[in-house]
Amino acid sequence: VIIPTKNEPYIQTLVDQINRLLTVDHEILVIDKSDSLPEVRNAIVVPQSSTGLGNAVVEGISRAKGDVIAVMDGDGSHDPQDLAAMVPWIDRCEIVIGSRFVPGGKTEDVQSRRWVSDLFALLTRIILSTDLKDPMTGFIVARRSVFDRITLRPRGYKFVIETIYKSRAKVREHPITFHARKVGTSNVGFNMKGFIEACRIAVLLVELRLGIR
Ligand SMILES: Nc1nc2c(ncn2[C@@H]2O[C@H](COP(=O)(O)OP(=O)(O)OP(=O)(O)O)[C@@H](O)[C@H]2O)c(=O)[nH]1
Ligand SMILES: [Mg+2]
Repeated sequence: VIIPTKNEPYIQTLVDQINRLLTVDHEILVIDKSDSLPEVRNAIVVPQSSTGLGNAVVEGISRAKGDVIAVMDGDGSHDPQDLAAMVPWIDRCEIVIGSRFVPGGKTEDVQSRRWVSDLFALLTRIILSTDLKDPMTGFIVARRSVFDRITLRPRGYKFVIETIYKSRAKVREHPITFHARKVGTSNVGFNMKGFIEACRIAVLLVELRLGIR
């Protein structure tokens, strides 16, 4: 289980919950880009040497030892109960993503962020011709073989859609409850940083379509 973190005070609580709820054999890798490296019990904390969330995931994948790799946020948005429910599906498909927008899925996101999600889901549908309901999710469980057959070159946050599009893997969209971040401050928002990230995503989608990324 790979958890990218950048100043996430919730990480220990999350790790404890995962260890309690995930009954299959697992290791937890915290790939951290905080101002100072956190101490986390019952997890391996790795200082990120690259920059950006997507590259943290790439570092995590190269260190992970399991046949199945999960990635989830470290702020409590992604629920360990959902993780435990998603993992068994990996017997029947290659990728399981946590989806807010399939029947049974829920989100505590504010309305403005839902509109942004809707907009990018529509853009993804048009540009990449996928019928995913939640292509911007960052919650994934995938077979290691999926990552072995592609080269991820992440731009910003959105490594999941890159993984799905490049691998052409069979995907299950599993309904999750997306919680509002538990503690800590938002890394994105309706500001310059958020705008730049939105532009990055749009460019990423076009590059993927053109096969130049
Ligand atoms: N290692 C690493 N982790 C990051 C980086 N940027 C964000 N993260 C982590 O990636 C996860 C998802 O980022 P979030 O900041 O929750 O993104 P978000 O949910 O879109 O926005 P907020 O929750 O409002 O901040 C969190 O666990 C972050 O701490 C980064 O550059 N490096
Ligand atoms: Mg978050």
